[in-house]
Amino acid sequence: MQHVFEVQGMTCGHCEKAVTQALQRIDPEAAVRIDRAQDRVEVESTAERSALQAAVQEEGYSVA
Ligand SMILES: [Cu+2]
Repeated sequence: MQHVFEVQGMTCGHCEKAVTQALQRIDPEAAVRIDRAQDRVEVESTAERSALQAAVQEEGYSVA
C-alpha cells in the first residue's frame, strides 16, 4: 500500500536518511521516496499507516 505523509522539519540529506531508517525499522522492505522541497514522503509498505507515522514522529519530525 502507498502512504503519503507531509513531514515537516527535514532540512538536509541526513534528515532524509533518518526518516528513511525510521520507516524501515517498522518495515525493512519499505520503499521510501522523499521530496524534501515539498515536505513529501511516499512510502510503499504493508505496515500500518499509524505505525509508520509514529516512527517518523519519534525521530523528531512532525507529520501534518
Ligand atoms: Cu538534516
